Amino acid sequence: MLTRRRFFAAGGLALAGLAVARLARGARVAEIHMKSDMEGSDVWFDPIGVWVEPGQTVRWIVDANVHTTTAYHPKNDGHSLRIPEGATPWDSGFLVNPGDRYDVTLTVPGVYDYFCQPHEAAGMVGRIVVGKPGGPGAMAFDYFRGRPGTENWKAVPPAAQKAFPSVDAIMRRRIVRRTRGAS
Ligand SMILES: [Cu+2]
Repeated sequence: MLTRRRFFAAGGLALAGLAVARLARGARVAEIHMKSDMEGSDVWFDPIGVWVEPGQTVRWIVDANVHTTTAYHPKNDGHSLRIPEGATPWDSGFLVNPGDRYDVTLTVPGVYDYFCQPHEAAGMVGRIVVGKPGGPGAMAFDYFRGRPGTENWKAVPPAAQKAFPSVDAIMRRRIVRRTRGAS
């Protein structure tokens, strides 16, 4: 009986160890909040620039207003390609309640640019670097001009172009917050 009890006690310890390992892995999720002022006239991702390791999960969370997180990719309504070739595009659809969230796990190294559908023209965009920078997201916004098959791609609007943090800043600081306006 004593032996049996010891066996169960040891089992319990092993389970506790597993729970800790899971918590540690969960902490590696990179969180990006979707923000808005009271009037909805100022909207942004916070942080606007993030560096993650390949295989890491990024989680968007609504703080206020209605948003999407949508990869720059032709499959998303003809937007220009600004994630690595071979990476899977994502589109959260509308996230409408505070606390609503959307997770994406990024495995292909490179630069990932994304936007919020209702707020792209207002400059609500973000950039993620997975591992080493590279791919279309690291190139100029008009890199595709003149390439066959891209005639219908939508360019990134001017206000959004200005909002992106530089790849250099993301590589230096790992987490980049926007500099203008409220935070
Ligand atoms: Cu938005």
